[in-house]
Amino acid sequence: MSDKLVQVTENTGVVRLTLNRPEALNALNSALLKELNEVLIDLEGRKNLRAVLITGAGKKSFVAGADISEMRDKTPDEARAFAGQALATVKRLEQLPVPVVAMVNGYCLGGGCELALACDWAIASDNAIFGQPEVNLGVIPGFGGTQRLPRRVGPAMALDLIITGRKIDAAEALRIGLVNRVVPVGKLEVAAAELTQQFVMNGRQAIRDAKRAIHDGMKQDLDSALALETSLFAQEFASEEQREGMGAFVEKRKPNF
Ligand code: CO8
Repeated sequence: MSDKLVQVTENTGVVRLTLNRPEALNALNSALLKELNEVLIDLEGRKNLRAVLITGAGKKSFVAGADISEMRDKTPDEARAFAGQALATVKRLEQLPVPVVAMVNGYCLGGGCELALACDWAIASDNAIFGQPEVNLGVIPGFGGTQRLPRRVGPAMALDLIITGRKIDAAEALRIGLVNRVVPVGKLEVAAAELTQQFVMNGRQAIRDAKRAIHDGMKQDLDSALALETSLFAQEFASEEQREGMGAFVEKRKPNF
């Protein structure tokens, strides 16, 4: 394995990104965010991409937040620039046209939880710990948490987590809908690989459209969002994928997307 801050490996269109600062529990600093941004720009141009899996190096942590030592002496302007860099990077991840899965292997705190919130799916080991502890540091979540967390778990639970800064275990994260699945720690890798195989089999355009309809639709009023859905649905009837999917059903065979 390389000593890069973001390690990239690939298996038949499934790209795995490992955030690699285990000595700091994979805390996000500017150098790591810059590297992640560059990797994502590269992935945006990839034709054969099927899914992205993001995880943390080591056995203890997914990401324990933004790097506090680096943030500590920032001026307001520097903090704004740092948050801007992080937000732009995470938006890139969110807008990838393929499923993005957070594989949460331990601490998932602050900016780490916010990173997981920008993923489409989250699978966690049963020893994972989640939280938005920023209030304990005298700040609010600055990496999208005040907006994506209430959209994921509802405003009351988001407020609970953000104003108490309390940590929750994987079972509670599952119960409130912060993650989609929890598995025993030793089964995380296998379960995540099985899960991504399910995505890999499905139509790429349909997945891309589903992401767009949900993400863009959530920002609109209901009528506009329904119009977006109709527009994407209708356009799909000009695609190879729709012909293959429906043709395969009628011909009683598996579709080949
Ligand atoms: N930043 C920098 N270093 C960290 C961080 C962090 N967030 N978390 C852990 N580390 C370092 C520790 O300093 C320690 O380094 P060293 O060995 O040199 O002393 C090493 O990682 C191991 O950590 P611990 O010894 O503390 O390990 P423990 O098992 O005792 O504790 C914890 C693990 C509970 C996870 C503890 O490390 C901890 O509380 N970490 C901080 C968690 C936190 O507050 N996260 C939120 C950070 S703020 C944030 O994310 C704001 C996001 C918005 C910014 C927008 C731009 C990105």
